[in-house]
Amino acid sequence: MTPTELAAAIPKAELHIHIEGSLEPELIFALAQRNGLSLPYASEAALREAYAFTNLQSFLDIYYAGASVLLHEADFHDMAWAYFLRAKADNVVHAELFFDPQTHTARGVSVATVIQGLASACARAKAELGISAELILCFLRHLSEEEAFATLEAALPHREQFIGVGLDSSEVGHPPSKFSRVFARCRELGLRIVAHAGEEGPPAYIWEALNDLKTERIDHGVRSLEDPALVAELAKRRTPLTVCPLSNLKLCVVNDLGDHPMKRLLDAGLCATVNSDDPAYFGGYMNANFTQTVQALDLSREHVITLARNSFEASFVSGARRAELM
Ligand code: ES4
Ligand code: ZN
Repeated sequence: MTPTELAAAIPKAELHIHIEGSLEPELIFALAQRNGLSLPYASEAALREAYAFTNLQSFLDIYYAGASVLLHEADFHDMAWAYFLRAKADNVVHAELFFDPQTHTARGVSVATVIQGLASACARAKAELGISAELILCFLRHLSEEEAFATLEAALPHREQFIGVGLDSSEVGHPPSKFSRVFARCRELGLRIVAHAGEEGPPAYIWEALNDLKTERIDHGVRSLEDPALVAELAKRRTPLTVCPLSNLKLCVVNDLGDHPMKRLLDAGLCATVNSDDPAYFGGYMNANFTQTVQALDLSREHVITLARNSFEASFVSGARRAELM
């Protein structure tokens, strides 16, 4: 088996997937029709043509527009179920899904609708596909601390349906420290902590995520290599990085997959993992990310095995299921 074939076949966990970023144009149009909404694009092909991004913000504008077709519990269920079927085909056996309640509550959709629709799809994934799945609530960092606190309050009646919290959306200008008090409250509640940092933002934001938010994983973190002391700290703590190669390519964080830092991160001894981020927008699900990275960087079988093992080590799975996966 070549490294590429192994990368496709090996069982793996996905830890960095925004479930709203798995909405394919076909489902966006189907949900718009089902919900009696009109879209500012004439066809699925016209929508796809708009997927030419220059940076994170140019993507987020289209991503939030796409998510506007989600209104009812069944819409959230159907979106997540479509993702799980696709993940199964890529030999994903465990997934931790980010969701953005504020994207939906701003349109009058309740947090209950969002969480119940997603949670029922997670239960179905376990029952019908053997995929274990958990939810991680993300705060939108371009919004205020006060709005993050209000979102947490609204979600607390559903505390048992999500395992942790994260921080996403426009990074530069919105450092992790803006949310120190919200995350302190989340830690008191026993929630697991992750945060996007070092995607477009500087290494200082990764330090803040570690020290102010006390994050257990860094989402992206590719800019950590600019700061040797940070690399040493991440290695010492064994803080995982959930890296998303095709995302980095499509958002111009790297100009070519051959320049991607994944191999340097692994060779520095960091617990790096491969993930799809927003697969409907960035040109591929887990195996596309894995196989294209293996080929572009000429990764070895050992690298592939390390990446799969890292995905389970970095997961928030515990108990018997963890023993089963590791
Ligand atoms: C995201 Cl790629 C990325 N970065 C930050 N926030 C996000 N939300 C959805 N995708
Ligand atoms: Zn992300």
